[in-house]
This record gives sequence, C-alpha cells and structure tokens, in this order.
Amino acid sequence: MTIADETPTTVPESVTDAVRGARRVLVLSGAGMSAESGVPTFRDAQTGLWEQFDPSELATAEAFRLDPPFVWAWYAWRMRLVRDVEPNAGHRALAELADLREVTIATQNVDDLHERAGSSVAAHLHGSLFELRCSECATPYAGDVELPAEPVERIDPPTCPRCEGEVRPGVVWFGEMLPVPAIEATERAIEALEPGDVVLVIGTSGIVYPAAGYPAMALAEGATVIEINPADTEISDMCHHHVRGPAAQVLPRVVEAVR
Ligand code: BJW
Ligand code: ZN
Repeated sequence: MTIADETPTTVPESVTDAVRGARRVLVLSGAGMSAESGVPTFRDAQTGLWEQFDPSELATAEAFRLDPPFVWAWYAWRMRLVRDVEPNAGHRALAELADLREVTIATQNVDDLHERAGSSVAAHLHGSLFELRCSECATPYAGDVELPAEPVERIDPPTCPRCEGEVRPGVVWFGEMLPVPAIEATERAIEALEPGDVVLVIGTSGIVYPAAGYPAMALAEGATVIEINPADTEISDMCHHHVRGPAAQVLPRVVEAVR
C-alpha cells in the first residue's frame, strides 16, 4: 500500500524524546521509505504489463531462468523508474540525523535513494538494482543497458563479455543468500546497541527474513524500537512505539525535534 495521506501525522513526544536521548540510531528501512519518491512498494499491486504477476514470483532465480527477457524487462523498467525519481524529505531527514547522532542504515531497498540524499548506507541487505552481474560466472557487468521510457514486455538482458551468460540485476532473490558483508554490518550495528539507543523500523511489512528478525534482535539488546509506517505490520506488536504515518512526513518532524 502506498500512502501519501493528506492528514498531518502527529509524532508523539515519547518518540521524539527517545530519539533525542539516544546515542546511536539504527535505521531499518523498507520499500515504504521510497514510496513518496514515487517508487511503488514491493507488495503494491503491480500495474500495467506486470499487473497479473505476483512480484514474489518474479523476484526469483527460477523466474529469470524460465523467461530471462520477461524478468529483465521488469527490472529495466524499475531501474528507469528509480533513476528518474528523487530522494524524499524522509531520506533527507535521515541524512541530516547523521550530523546529530551516530546513525547506521541497513536497508532492504534495492534503490539508491538513501545515498543520493547524502546518507552512507552500511548494508543493502537485498542488494542493488544497479549492480549488474553475470548470472553464470558472477562477473560484474559495467556495459551499457537500455532502460525503456515506457514499460516493455520483453527485453533481452545484456550478455556477459566473459562467458556470454545472461546479465542479471544485483538483487537478492527469494531463496538466495543475503550478501555476507551486509548481514555482518547489520549484526554488528545491532550488537553495538545499548539501552537508550533507538531503532527506527521504517516502511517495511516485516515479512521477509532474515531482515524481519532484526527488530527482535535489537529489542533483545535493550534498544527502543520505533515503527514508522501508515499501516500495521507483522512486527508492529513487538515495537515500543508506532508512528502511523508516511515516512516523508514523520521523519522531518522527528529530526526537527532532535536538532
Ligand atoms: C509506508 C509508506 C510510506 C507504504 N511511509 N511506510 C524464516 C522464516 C520463513 C521464511 C524464511 C525464513 N528465512 C528465510 C526465509 C525464506 C525467505 C522469506 O523470508 N520468505 C518469507 C516471504 C516468508 N527469505 C529468503 O529467501 C532470503 N534469503 C535467505 O534467507 O537465504 C537463506 C535461506 C535460503 C533458502 C532457505 C532458507 C534460508 C532472501 C530474501 C530476498 C528478498 N528479496 C526481495 C526482492 C529484491 C529484488 C526486487 O526488489 O525485485 O526484496 S523480496 C521483497 O521484499 C524485496 C524487499 O526488500 C522485501 C521486503 O519488502 P518490504 O520492504 O517490507 O516492502 P513491502 O512492499 O512488503 O511493504 C511496504 C511497507 O511500506 C508496508 O508495510 C506499507 O504499509 C509501508 N508503507 N507507504 C512508510 N509512505
Ligand atoms: Zn559470465
């Protein structure tokens, strides 16, 4: 669900107090973080050409193996979409928060909007749309890629100059291992949390593991866990605080109160 609610969201004082009192802030972000930039969330109804396809069935190595041009066209369209949008006020607020507190960002997002807002991202848990590699020999691919201005049903993926295998996006599909450095960076950030530190769980439905398990791990370290999401999620119950509003509205208010 993409929500750009017109109703101003109130950020409770308990939330701003917690962030103000924290030494470290760990940000665990998901697709809702980029919704107000115009990037549909992962589980938003697919539109147009991919309408009748379940995104979790497209985001698999099996789907790519069965029909590489179909899956590649979906990713080429999403690369184009992300390239053409801008970070939102939520991304910018988190970049500013790093001047005020020790901030670590571990994102499930495969876009680069945190970085383009000025944040440094410790972990891209599900990889990146733009880090292409060969699906056969894993050689990184740096060649040109055609990104369609309009959705196209099938586009042949580029081929690897080394082995002629098909090039794939550098994302983590279901059933694939997450990048070890990303897991390690996230686990280190969680282990470094102390009571009084804060975890902001922003715009994730909390259903994809291992990322969905990180808020519980942070809780066990004694951190205060705050969910920022317009909707209830699988992990809402375990969070200390919920701010039921869109990230691009809520985060600037949180950071303003800490400034
Ligand atoms: C807003 C908003 C606004 C809207 N502001 N918020 C343990 C238990 C059960 C299963 C497993 C398990 N461990 C592993 C598994 C299997 C599997 C898994 O978790 N399955 C579950 C679905 C049950 N996990 C894996 O396979 C992972 N690999 C792995 O664990 O390897 C080891 C292993 C292998 C095999 C067997 C066992 C272990 C890999 C997971 C890879 C996920 N990849 C994807 C695709 C990436 C490429 C692509 O984008 O195409 O990553 S799936 C997709 O979901 C994408 C996302 O990063 C991820 C999470 O989605 P997210 O961010 O939560 O988005 P949405 O759309 O779900 O939610 C958006 C939220 O935003 C909503 O809540 C809205 O309300 C909110 N919102 N507007 C704030 N303005
Ligand atoms: Zn290759």
